[in-house]
Amino acid sequence: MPANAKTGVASGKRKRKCQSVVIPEQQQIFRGLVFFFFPNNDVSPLRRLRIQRAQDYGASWERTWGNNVTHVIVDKGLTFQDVLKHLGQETFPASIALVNESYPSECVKFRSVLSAMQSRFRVNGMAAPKAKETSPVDEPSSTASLAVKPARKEQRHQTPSESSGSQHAEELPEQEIGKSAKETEAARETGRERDALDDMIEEAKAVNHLPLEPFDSHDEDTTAEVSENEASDTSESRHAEKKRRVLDKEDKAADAWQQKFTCMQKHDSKSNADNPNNRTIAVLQQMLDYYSRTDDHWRTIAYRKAISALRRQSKKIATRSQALAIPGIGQRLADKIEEIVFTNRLRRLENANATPEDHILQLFLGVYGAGITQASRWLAQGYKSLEDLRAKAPLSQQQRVGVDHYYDFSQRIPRREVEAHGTIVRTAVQKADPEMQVIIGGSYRRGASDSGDVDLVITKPGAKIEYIRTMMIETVVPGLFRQGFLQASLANTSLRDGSKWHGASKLPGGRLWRRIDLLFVPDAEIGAALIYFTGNDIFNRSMRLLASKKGMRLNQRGLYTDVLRGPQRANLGAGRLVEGHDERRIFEILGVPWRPPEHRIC
Ligand code: TTP
Ligand code: MG
Repeated sequence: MPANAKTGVASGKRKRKCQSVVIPEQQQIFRGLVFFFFPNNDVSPLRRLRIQRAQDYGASWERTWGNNVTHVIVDKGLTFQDVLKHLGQETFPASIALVNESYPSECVKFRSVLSAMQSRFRVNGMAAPKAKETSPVDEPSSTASLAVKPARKEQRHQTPSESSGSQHAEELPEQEIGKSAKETEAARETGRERDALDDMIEEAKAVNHLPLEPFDSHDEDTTAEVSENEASDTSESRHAEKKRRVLDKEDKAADAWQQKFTCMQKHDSKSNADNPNNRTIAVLQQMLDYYSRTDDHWRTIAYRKAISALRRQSKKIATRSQALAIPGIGQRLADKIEEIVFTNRLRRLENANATPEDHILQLFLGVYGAGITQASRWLAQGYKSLEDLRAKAPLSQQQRVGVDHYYDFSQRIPRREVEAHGTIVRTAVQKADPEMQVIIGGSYRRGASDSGDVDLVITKPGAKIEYIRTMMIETVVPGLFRQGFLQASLANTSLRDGSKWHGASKLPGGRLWRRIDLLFVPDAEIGAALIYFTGNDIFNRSMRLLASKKGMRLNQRGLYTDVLRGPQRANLGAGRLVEGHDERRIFEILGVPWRPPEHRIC
């Protein structure tokens, strides 16, 4: 076998230099791991790249076989028997993880050392692991917990009850060796079995920086709340996205969003929906959006050309040389394509925020009600500060509130104050109808010690949306204005069913205006609405992704089955409602254990 001759020898042949990149230490997920490749040389350009990237992410490349090896990474064309033959062994040591070549890039993509037990990493010819309970979705997954780690910003916010899971921590079973210390530690933290939702959370996190896929448009990302000039936006600034989300879940609106996505992704026939380069195109599209925002004409042209060239390819373009062979793609773009395919992301995107213009853009994106189009327009018109906007720019009423209260809205709200806002609204609501209920959702419900805004769900047992909306809009909201609690109404009235009200409120004697969102929910939908309004956003995306993988559809109204889907999981039919009322039941039907709100921090 060819590997024998050259094992451990880095080929000195003419080979393209594979540039090492500096990955910040905390992102070096492979630190402490020792990789042995099979074949263990860097003759093949793809393997060379794989080895280089593994090293960039902290792995050591062991040239000679020994006890210190933690992972053996096998080329796809080779089999388990080839490995045994090469090693002169009859069995493979249980303490070493044996995985196929896609393992390192998948780990990088998910930013963690994944379980080597997953079937997708199985080396050809290797027996499937025995008698493990399979997860309810497609793939059998590891039984070990890969904890859903709280986002850093929320780690300090947890209530004491959240850490209680660790009391039941147990040592991992022996067969789990081969996984990283990090994963083991994560399993100890929760003491709970890894389930299908954990897989979805990993997936949702990994694509979090990319333009949304149709399935996780979470329906509220429609044009309904977006002011007219924002409607054509395609690039997804998270901040702008947040400003734009609405609760209009009409299929028509979802379709409009889908349409937008489709336009961004393809030009012609349906065949392009399956273009193997779609992911690369989506990342390049983000760069293109960035460069068009900063008026970088040449780069804009280069990216456009590359994207349209990639759209015409029927095969996946993975390497720099494949990319270079395509007319319209130059060296730099070819490098980027290779990087995207390998890491599923582009570092340049993360650095793209560094220019002075981008700082201004970020500032403008923080204005309530301003999306990326509006913020870029202000930038292009030469405004450089909030003062400029206040003094010179023609602003809508909503934008003026956003500019005038920029500082207020950027302040976190202490948990006690969120409660106080909730209590004032609850008192007013129950004065109008004692059976109506007010539930504080959002980060508060997840246990955060401070929140960005006040999210309130308003409902009533047995009630329909019309009743709740009428009570709120005609009686409660005007009353709260009169008593000096509500300060401004910010919602665009184009919400199709008017189920959400956005505004600003202030405590008696308080100084700061706070952002407050009221969500009007009929009894039949309260379970799905609570899932949606509790979040976090990545958790929601994971739940929707899980539903989608099971042929269902989850939105803030309910869980639907018999959903007809087209390419890219586009919804072709609304399906049949299976559950909307019971939050726990939705988890049950999706086949995953209940997660209390505090465990939904991803
Ligand atoms: P937010 O109030 O924006 O988020 P939050 O309450 O989780 O965090 P913060 O402390 O910053 O206010 O939205 C409320 C819920 O709406 C959120 O928990 C989940 C859902 N949501 C999504 O599903 N997708 C999104 O993109 C956003 C912004 C929110
Ligand atoms: Mg909130």
